[in-house]
Amino acid sequence: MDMIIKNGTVVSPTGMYKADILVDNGKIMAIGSFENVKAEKEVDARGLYVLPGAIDVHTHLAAPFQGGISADGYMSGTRAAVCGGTTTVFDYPVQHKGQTIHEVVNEKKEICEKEACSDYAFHCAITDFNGGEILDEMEDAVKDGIASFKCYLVYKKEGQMADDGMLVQLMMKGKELGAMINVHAENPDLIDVLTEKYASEGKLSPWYHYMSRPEFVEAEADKRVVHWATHLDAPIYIVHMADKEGLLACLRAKAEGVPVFVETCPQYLEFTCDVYKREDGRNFVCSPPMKGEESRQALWKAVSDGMIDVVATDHCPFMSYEKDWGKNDFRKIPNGCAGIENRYPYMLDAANRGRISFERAVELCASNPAKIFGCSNKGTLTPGKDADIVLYDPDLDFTVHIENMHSDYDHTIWEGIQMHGYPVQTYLRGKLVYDHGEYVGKPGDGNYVKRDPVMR
Ligand code: DUC
Ligand code: ZN
Ligand code: ZN
Repeated sequence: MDMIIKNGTVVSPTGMYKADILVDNGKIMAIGSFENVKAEKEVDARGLYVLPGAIDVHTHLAAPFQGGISADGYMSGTRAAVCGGTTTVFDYPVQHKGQTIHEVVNEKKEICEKEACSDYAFHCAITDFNGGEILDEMEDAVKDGIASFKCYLVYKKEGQMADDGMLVQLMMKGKELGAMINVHAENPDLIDVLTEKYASEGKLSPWYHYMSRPEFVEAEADKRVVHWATHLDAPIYIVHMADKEGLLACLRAKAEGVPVFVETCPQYLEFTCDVYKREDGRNFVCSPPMKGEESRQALWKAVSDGMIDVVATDHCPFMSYEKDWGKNDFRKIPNGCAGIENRYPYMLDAANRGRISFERAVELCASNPAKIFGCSNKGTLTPGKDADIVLYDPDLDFTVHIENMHSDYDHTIWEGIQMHGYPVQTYLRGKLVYDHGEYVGKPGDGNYVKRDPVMR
């Protein structure tokens, strides 16, 4: 036996209990009471919580975007992930016109083989319907474990937008194959009209990033997507939900049995659009933008009621000099913020303070993402699954500073945020990769996660 983790409190999505965990060959062998079992390594987890490694199903690593390139590559992004208890990272490579899905993904896979510090998977963002050939390619991609695809309903000028015709065809094919279609839901034409209007009035501060993409811009697209899911009876996963009106439309549809899945991110739970009035407002520019307090409260309610399915990050940080391009013109600010190292600790902090349960934090950050995206070896501490394990000290206080993060960016929207309770160790398939503030793994430790199709 390689390792025994003794005397900890194991957290599952359905309960918490004192138990020991046996690990061998990177897998969880058994959970129970093992007084007399000897293992090569013994870890005393007395006073600690033993959690499944989290899964971040929404990141943009080394992503060229809006003139910049996201500041975390595959090495630093996945290194930061494990230092925050996230052991599997999903990236969103974007198809360039004419590229096949395999070309898009294989290019990234090659980099990850050498660089990844966590396990990794891909959702391919489809931008070129290629006369319908993409539908055939989806079949092969699913066989290779790429069981989800993304449609941007925005970023028209960037050449990344999927129109409604493409979206519905991908949804129908996704349903047939057991593949999920993820959407970034905002209305591009409304954004253009509002952006033009404010620019023509000389209103170009970061506040107008929010004003040109307010609640109803997101809600329109959310409702459109829910409409397609309802009438096609085809699953849809809405990424980074940030507005109350769209959220309520999703929840109504869910209650009627429509296969709509909802993700939100910590930035929408913590901040409101007021951040765009701050001196450093440009650093908070992401799309969709943070909304008003009513939306923030509605998101928290749905998080605690069990109605939101996943909390992910949309991790896409840019360096200060890139954010500064738009100091006086919000249209020039590359969209995106950091979060890959902060999400699990943030949701666990919410649990530690009693806002949600620990079980719910684990469900949102680990077990639901695994279930929805077909990672059968991940997401819970269960015999037979990968030994992706986080030890969490509920009494350790931690304040986020750029200096104690493990990314390559030079500022963070989470600066100064205080957490009560923090991860102290992360094991990736049984190997210690994070230990009390230090990254102790090596790039290349990460494996590709081949996913199963999920029929819904
Ligand atoms: N939104 C962001 O803020 N950044 C990356 C892509 C996205 O949709
Ligand atoms: Zn997006
Ligand atoms: Zn994104």
